[in-house]
Amino acid sequence: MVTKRIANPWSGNRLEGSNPSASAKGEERMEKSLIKAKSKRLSYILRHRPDSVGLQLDHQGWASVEELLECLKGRLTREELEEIVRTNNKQRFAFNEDCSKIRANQGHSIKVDLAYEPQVPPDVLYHGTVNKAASSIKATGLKKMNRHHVHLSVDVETALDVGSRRGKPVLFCVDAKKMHEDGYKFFKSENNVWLTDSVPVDYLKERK
Ligand code: HQG
Repeated sequence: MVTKRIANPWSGNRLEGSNPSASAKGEERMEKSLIKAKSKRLSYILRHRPDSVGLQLDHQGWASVEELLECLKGRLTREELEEIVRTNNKQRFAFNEDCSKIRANQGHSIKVDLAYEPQVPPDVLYHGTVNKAASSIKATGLKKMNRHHVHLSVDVETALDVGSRRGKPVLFCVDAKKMHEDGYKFFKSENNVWLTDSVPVDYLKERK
């Protein structure tokens, strides 16, 4: 009998009694989905709700790794944390130089100062969204909503991926060159997401 494993991201323990003949591939898949679930939970904590586990971030969004692991009471190991940072598909997290601190590279809703310096953006950036947001965006431009910034992608594919999270994607092109010339500030997160305060309609074009 194969013991059903429950993907509790914080259980951390390998379940006893699993089928010893289960394929290595199956094991690997299971590990990966557990790491992914833990990574999502980590995003939630570091971007939105550090208080949910009693953690404090500094003003630049950094958490002490030791404190984080303590707050999670053994449900996340240092090795798992290192794996999450190393393998995360969007490089959502970063350690500081001596790996004593960790933070999310972008996407916060809590107040943090990521201290990214303004940079010259590529001429065109992209924003993927969903149908139901499109008419409002066309009327009022892109707004940061709950996050610190509007998030923009360097390529169409990534923007479509972002838009696809909630249904059929709609793609907007942003005239970043013109915005920059007109004095709008752009920042680039460590994981290559371009950030800006807002994108007025004049700089937006829907790409059909
Ligand atoms: C929309 C994920 C109506 C906007 C992704 C988006 C990204 C408007 C939603 C990152 C609007 C906000 C951020 C307006 C903007 N009227 N809707 N005027 N202006 N919106 O999740 O950019 O996986 O806060 O189009 O991959 O979708 O979390 O922003 O649909 O990089 O690392 O309001 O989150 O990364 O949604 O996604 P979000 P987003 P992670």
